[in-house]
Amino acid sequence: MLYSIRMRSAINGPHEEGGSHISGAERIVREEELEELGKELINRALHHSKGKADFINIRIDTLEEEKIQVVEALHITSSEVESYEEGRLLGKALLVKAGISEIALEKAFTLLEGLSLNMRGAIVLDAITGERLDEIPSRGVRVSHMDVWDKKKARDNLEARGLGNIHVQEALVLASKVLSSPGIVAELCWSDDPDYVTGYVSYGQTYHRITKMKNYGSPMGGRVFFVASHTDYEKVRHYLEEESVLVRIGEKG
Ligand code: WAQ
Ligand code: MG
Repeated sequence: MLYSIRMRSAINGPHEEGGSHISGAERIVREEELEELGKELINRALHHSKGKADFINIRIDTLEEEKIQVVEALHITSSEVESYEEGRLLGKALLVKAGISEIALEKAFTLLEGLSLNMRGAIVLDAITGERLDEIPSRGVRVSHMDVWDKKKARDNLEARGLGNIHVQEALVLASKVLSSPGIVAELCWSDDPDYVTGYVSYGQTYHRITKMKNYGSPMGGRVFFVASHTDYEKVRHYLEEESVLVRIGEKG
């Protein structure tokens, strides 16, 4: 039996009562791994650079193994930039290549740069009209039910490339699931962790890391998913939030 274990934590109360998001994480594991994972996730909620959570929610569900989908990880590239302004310009240029319209791009950056509370999920925008599709602005869509296919292979592969920190693996899993969704054409992300300034843009088969997407010390981050026009948003939401996906990292070449 496989289980989905998910943690979300906030400060100043639960998310749904206006608390500010501190951290979230999740795994897909076997029964004998649950206890250890529970410990690890509680530890992450209590010891985070954004502060000590006063609300922690841990949820465990069983999964129907035959419904789990397996997808290949995106290819990773990295670009070094001198400043976050340069990083955001590069991000925009990549998103233009991905077919995102000027108006959708403006909206994406205006929304992310204007956040006063971190969201727990991502903003979803129509890639052409810029129309916002996610339904609860303070929450967005939260990608869930995902993990790596083979934990050891994934870790060894990323470590060998100097990408052994947990942010990379978690973001690569999320980004690979996101781009495997029907309708999604690109993603823009930077972390809300004050000490983590690398972000990424993903589209096609590639996860483009950009070494500075915000100022060191900033506690604000976020994600935007761009969908093709006329995409059925409910299908996208269902895939991202409810369907289980395992991502193969380091399995080929
Ligand atoms: N689903 C949707 N949105 C999410 C999720 C999720 N499961 N988790 C986080 N977010 C949103 C939310 O608005 C967060 O505030 C924001 O993304 C940033 O989340 O070096 O660490 O977990 O290659 O802080 C990317 C670069 C790191 C990694 C991203 O994001 C690398 C990161 P964080
Ligand atoms: Mg974070």
